Amino acid sequence: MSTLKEILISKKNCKSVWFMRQAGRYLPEFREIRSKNQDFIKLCLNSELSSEITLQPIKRFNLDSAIIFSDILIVPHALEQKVDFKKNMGPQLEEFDYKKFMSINVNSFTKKLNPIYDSITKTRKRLDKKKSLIGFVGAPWTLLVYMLGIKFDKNKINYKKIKEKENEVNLIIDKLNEYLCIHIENQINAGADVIQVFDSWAGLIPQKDFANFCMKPNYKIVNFCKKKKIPIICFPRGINKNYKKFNDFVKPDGISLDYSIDPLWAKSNLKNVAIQGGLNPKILLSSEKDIINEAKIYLDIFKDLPYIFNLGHGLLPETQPDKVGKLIKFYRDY
Ligand code: 1CP
Repeated sequence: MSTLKEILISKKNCKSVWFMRQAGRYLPEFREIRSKNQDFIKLCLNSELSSEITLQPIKRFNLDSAIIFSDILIVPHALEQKVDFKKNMGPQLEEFDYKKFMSINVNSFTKKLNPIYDSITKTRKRLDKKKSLIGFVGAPWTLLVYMLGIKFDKNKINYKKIKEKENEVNLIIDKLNEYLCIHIENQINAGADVIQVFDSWAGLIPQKDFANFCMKPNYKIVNFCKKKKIPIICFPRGINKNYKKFNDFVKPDGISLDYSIDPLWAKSNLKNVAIQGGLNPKILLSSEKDIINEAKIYLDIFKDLPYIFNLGHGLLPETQPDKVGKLIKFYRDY
């Protein structure tokens, strides 16, 4: 069994390492492929290239797990809402059409995503058996933020729009939950052995709606994976002390800390779960000494617990690959 799976299933005190956005823009070998493939969605749906990109960080750093190269916004794409990635602008989605969304058929959804499943199958064959292949989805709330186009600033959303259409929003979230479970099941059948759920914008939900828009949808996905006996990691980013409430209610196998969470607080408040991540990705832009000092904090605090070494968010595009290599070497030696 891979160390990642072992940690998640048996909660044994062992360690494993992978990084969010490990396959991406900080790697010259990724930029090389990307420069020849302007359409990002098409690139995600090119199973040969997607598999190659997935394996790039494994070849370079010998990480313990690979995460399939795709995007959370491939789901709205498969639900027939056009998604465009413009340089330095973030993703642009076509205006949401409720009637169209509600009438999508499952076969066409799966058919559109088949190249991802092919990529997973190819990658699983090429990847060392001791390493996990992580499949993933965005949580319903985070997808909704993009689909309804309600984010107007880096960290602000137009919440009025949610409140005005609350009934509709609840139905969209339920429907998304169904499609996400289909996408998860297909990824598992294709060869993914761990699932991660990214709820990147969970921190923007007002407290009174936190249970409805974050905890319940994540709970449904976690239960689905438990039935399939596939370990699942949740990343409800930005929810501060609600991490405890989330963990007690959702009960995922693993929980990924964002970098604002105090690791000591996490250690004493998050129980019966394997903890992942936490390290601020910005630290990788500083000196080797600072990187190692910061990494030590996490490795020391979690030394007697099952811990998946990772970051508190994705690797930044300006990160030097060499620094990532040094961090991994330090982790292995320590
Ligand atoms: O222009 C480019 O070259 C594209 C950059 C890029 C990459 C490499 C995007 C655009 N997505 C990805 C891949 C990706 N995205 C992966 C697989 C690779 C890996 O992790 O190694 C994964 C797991 C994601 C997940 C993802 N996409 C999230 C959740 C994690 C997070 O960062 O919070 C989110 C929010 C997205 C949306 C997205 N995709 C890309 C951009 C620029 C954005 C928007 C981010 C934002 O709104 O701030």
